Amino acid sequence: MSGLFITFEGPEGAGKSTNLQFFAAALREAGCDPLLTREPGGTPIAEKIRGVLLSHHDEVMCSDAELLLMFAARAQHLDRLIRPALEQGQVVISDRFTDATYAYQGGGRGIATQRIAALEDWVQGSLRPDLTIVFDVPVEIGMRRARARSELDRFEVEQTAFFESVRQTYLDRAAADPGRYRVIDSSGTLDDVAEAMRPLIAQVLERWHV
Ligand code: T5A
Repeated sequence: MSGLFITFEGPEGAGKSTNLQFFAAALREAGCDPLLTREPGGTPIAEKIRGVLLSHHDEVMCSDAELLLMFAARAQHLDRLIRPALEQGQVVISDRFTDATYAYQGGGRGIATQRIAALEDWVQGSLRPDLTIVFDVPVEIGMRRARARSELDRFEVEQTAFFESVRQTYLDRAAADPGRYRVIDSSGTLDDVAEAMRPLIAQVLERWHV
């Protein structure tokens, strides 16, 4: 595949969506028009699955159902949107991808890493992001931002221990593969975060021009 696949990750309220818009605008200014997408979601069917995953239900969703729905949405997203765009040489930026599954269903819900890895191999084959930016923020600050922004979805009502584990899983994964991951401290102002992203924007443009 000739495109570039970039994912934005991090715990709740880390500022991924906000900073993704800034990142994409900087790429556009340089003449690169990235495809922006998100998970769960990104296509009409995957967005319907997102609705099931994020909304509150009278029935408790079991962890395996949650995991499988994440990968069902991902399979559709990859098949209909991500792979075709990468094959055409596009830069694709996804607001969350499989690292979120390791963090939330693995770290948060306690599903074994090997199970997630098996589904990752099945659904993605050898496809992995070229660059993953982890926006890191202490749980308390992130949750304060999320609460101030909108009503809490099915994940956002979890307890602090769940989110601590999500955050730690992201940091552990980033530390284990510094070639793919970059961690940005997003507890400061939006200007601070934008500044921290500049070298990454330059790197992406450099790779895109090759
Ligand atoms: N999920 C997802 C899984 O469990 N497994 C998976 O495999 C996948 C793919 C998705 C949920 O699904 C779960 C994880 C999620 O819980 P979502 O609505 O897409 O749900 O939720 P998030 O991705 O978490 O989106 P959030 O909006 O909560 O977080 P963001 O995108 O990190 O934060 P953002 O940019 O919306 O910012 C939140 C607020 O904070 C402010 C913003 O203006 C905004 O109001 N803000 C800042 N304020 C001050 N200083 C800064 N530096 C700020 N940065 C942002």
